Amino acid sequence: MSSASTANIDVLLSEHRRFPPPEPFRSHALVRDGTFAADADRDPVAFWEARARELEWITPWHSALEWTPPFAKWFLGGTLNASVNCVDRHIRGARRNAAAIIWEGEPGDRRTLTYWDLYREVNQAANMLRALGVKKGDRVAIYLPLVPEAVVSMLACARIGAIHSVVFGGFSPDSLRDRINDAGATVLITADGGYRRGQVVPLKRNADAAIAECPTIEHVVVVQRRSGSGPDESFAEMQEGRDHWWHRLMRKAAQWCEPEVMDAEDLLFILYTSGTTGKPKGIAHSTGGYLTGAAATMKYVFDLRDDDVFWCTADVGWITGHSYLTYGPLANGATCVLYEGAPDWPTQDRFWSMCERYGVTIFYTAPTAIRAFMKWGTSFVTPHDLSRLRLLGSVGEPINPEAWIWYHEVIGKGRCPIVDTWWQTETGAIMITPLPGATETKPGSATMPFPGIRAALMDANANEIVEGGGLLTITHPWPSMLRTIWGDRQRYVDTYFSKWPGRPDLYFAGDGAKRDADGYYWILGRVDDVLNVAGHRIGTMEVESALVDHPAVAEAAVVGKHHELKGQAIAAFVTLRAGHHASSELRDTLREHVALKIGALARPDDILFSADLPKTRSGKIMRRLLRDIAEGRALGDTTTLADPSVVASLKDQYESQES
Ligand code: 7RM
Repeated sequence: MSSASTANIDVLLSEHRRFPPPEPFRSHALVRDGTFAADADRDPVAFWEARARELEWITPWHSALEWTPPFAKWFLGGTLNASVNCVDRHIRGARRNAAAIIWEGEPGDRRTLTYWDLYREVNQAANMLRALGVKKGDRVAIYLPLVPEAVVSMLACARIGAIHSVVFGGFSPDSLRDRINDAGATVLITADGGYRRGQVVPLKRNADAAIAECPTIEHVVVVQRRSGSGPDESFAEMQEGRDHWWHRLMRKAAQWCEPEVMDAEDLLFILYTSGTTGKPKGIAHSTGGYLTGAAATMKYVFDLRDDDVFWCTADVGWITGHSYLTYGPLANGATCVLYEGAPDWPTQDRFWSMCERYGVTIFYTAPTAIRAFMKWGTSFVTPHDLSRLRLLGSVGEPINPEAWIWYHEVIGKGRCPIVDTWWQTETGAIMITPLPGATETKPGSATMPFPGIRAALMDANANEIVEGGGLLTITHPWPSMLRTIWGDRQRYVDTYFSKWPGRPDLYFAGDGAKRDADGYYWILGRVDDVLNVAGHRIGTMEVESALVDHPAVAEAAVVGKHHELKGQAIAAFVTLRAGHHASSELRDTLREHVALKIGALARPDDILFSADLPKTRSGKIMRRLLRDIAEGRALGDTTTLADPSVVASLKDQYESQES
């Protein structure tokens, strides 16, 4: 970011609404005041040791942290097994018969697994993998819809010390192939199909196309998702010797599987995340540190109790699905809802009917979903009884104040605190977040670092910015930090610890943020997305917030395009709420609206109305492609898009508008 910090346009910081923890939430919360955070701040390592002690270890660690920047090791000498922490621990106590997983398939089929059920399945699946020759340290690729077997597979790997690599079921054969080959996986677990908007996603067919070019794969295990066989079996043509039905192997697998003794630093999993350029990075997470971070944040950020029903709407293919569908909740003995399908299937109230059906108490989703709900309108929400909800969460992108307030009022009925949680695949667990019983929230701010986490904003020369805008950095190691990029240590160093020369101790998150006078963080998004209009640094998020503040607008994405005089001019892509229509009057109105909210400088030169915005499959807006459109360039890599047709039609529209 440029040094023109005095020229910042502080629209977000003019957000003055405050939401203290509501009663009776506060008086019943696990953390009710600042002492928990203050203690952690005095000695972060001791804080994390106390959190690690909430897990079950086979042998205790002899030293908590070894930090040779930029390489950290946590809980040295300690051994444990993640699956024992997530399952065995609970079947010895009061959670034995409690629901671990309440699953609903998109077609409406349902399954509930108690901790006891999960324990049996994980043991058998672990034996199944061992029988296929999988050993400690081997890699297992998992390419499944969101079915209970996805969670069972992850825990089965953890039990025998195999490193899992989950690949999102929406990825193409080519993406799957590249990830399998980079990891050198020997076994692939997939399904005959999964359901999305009523259609079958032919996972096994995709997998077959992928592994035709994956020399390391020896066995494929196929979960039968599609009910009934017959002609539909063409969804999974089984190759003799290589391919096996999950349910047949499970029938043969013994009930007890001795868990592998894992060193705290042994890898638990790899998860691929697309870099800005080039091939995806295999983010590698450790067993002891990762589990400590996931379990502690789950407990304290979500104020988790035994009678909660927790629903995180992410897929297991993303880090959120690893930390807050699987390891975090299960390490705490929580009850989780898992849903396979789309939020608008068969109707746009699917999430709310499920919240009602299962009495969901904690709901965790992404701003992109919240903005979709806003666009669809409140009539899909109000008929449902959401009175069990007590806490709401947001993750994945900056949440604009308008969406925050809508979430608070329409879903939370003004009763539920919102935790806006900032973190990354690389951080493994939530890093900046309110503690819902202790932190006064401000709409649009992720507030402050979780206890035991030290964050700061820096300028380009590693001078700390106490108030104002800068580059977000984590200044001290934390247990759930990535350990490396699989097979590429140098890329780990270059990508995350080389932003400030001579400071390999500073983790660079790639995000820009602002810090206000109270020390609250306002995440602005990826640094590459920040605009510079006539020397003024403007966050895309700020202009987008101003646009979405207008009642006609559901969602907006803003990019910079080259401008002779100003350096950059602003182009905005806007989708409208139900009942509003595109017109040149509305275009002028919106341009004025932004000028009024922020200043004339931020008035968009172009506004394009469109039905959809290009998004990654996890819901993040791909501004890079919008920049290509606005600048009239050929489109860059579109393979990670949820719906590639969206950009093509946007490009046509944009170009016809120009002429
Ligand atoms: C958990 C996850 C990471 C990137 C991150 C940010 C953005 C995530 C928030 C957020 C503003 C938030 N992992 N991001 N959470 N921005 N407020 N609460 O999303 O690896 O897929 O993405 O997502 O830019 O760097 S991720």
